[in-house]
Amino acid sequence: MFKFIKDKIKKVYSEFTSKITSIFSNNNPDEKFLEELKVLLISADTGVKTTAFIINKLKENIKSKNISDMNLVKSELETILIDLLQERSVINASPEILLLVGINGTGKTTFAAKIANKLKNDGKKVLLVAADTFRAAAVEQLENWAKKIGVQIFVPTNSSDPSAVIFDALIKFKKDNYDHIIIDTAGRLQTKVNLLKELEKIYRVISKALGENHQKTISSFITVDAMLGQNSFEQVKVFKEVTKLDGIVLTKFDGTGKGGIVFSIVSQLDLPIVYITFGEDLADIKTFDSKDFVKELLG
Ligand SMILES: Nc1nc2c(ncn2[C@@H]2O[C@H](COP(=O)(O)OP(=O)(O)O)[C@@H](O)[C@H]2O)c(=O)[nH]1
Ligand SMILES: [Mg+2]
Repeated sequence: MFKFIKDKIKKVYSEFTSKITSIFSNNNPDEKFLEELKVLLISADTGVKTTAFIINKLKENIKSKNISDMNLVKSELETILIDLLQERSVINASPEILLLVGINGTGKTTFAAKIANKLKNDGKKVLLVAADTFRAAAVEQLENWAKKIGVQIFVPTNSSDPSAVIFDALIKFKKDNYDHIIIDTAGRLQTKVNLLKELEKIYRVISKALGENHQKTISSFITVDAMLGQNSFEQVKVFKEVTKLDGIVLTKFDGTGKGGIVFSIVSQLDLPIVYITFGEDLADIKTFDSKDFVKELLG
């Protein structure tokens, strides 16, 4: 991992990595070891269910493979953790049409700006869409980013209906041959029924604007605030119940010391993490690499 990223998310590693190193160097592969590992995983926000899965699997493998060397136990744990993250299918991290959903304050708008900037730097033609029509400030926030980055933005003119805005934006996207369109939405957690209706309408509008036989890749990512820990899961589950999600953007990774959240998010929400973000600057974004992450975490 690049050094500047490691510096920004050092809280994630600092405690965990030193504790795990000490657990491995002070133990044999027995019940006491498994108990200490379990306590560490739980304290790092890995969640009860996911921790139990990891511990049971490790215990099974130690037994069936008759492992006594703690270095081999560590490799075994590494494999289990990487597999757990990679089980979910790898998706396109840069779809042509990207819909961002998630609860208010989790970082949708900031992420929209970061990914637009990243794609622009890759030489792509990017259109941002301010479909959070409920607050003028939300539109302004994205406009400021667009100006700063130097990409086009589509803002609502005479409609407060997000679907109508998205429809018009998609027509522009097609007509002006953009490579990517990034749609920032509102994060209002209304009733489940309203959320469902709104998202269904958005998907209908996307199909309508693109036409039947379009070849565009469409994904929706949900932003999850790493600092909220287990608390955000129930809310995310509501989105998952009402709409198709393709991946997670784990935000504010700079603000948490609990890296275990990565494992519980992926397994409990049954979705891959596509990006992590770790600060308020445009450059504070990285595609998530499971192997890198686990290797760093285990030290
Ligand atoms: N520390 C930190 N703050 C972030 C990150 N991403 C977003 N934020 C901040 O979180 C707040 C909410 O972000 P915003 O993009 O407006 O969330 P939205 O309501 O989902 O659109 C803002 O103050 C952002 O600057 C991140 O990765 N790290
Ligand atoms: Mg927003």
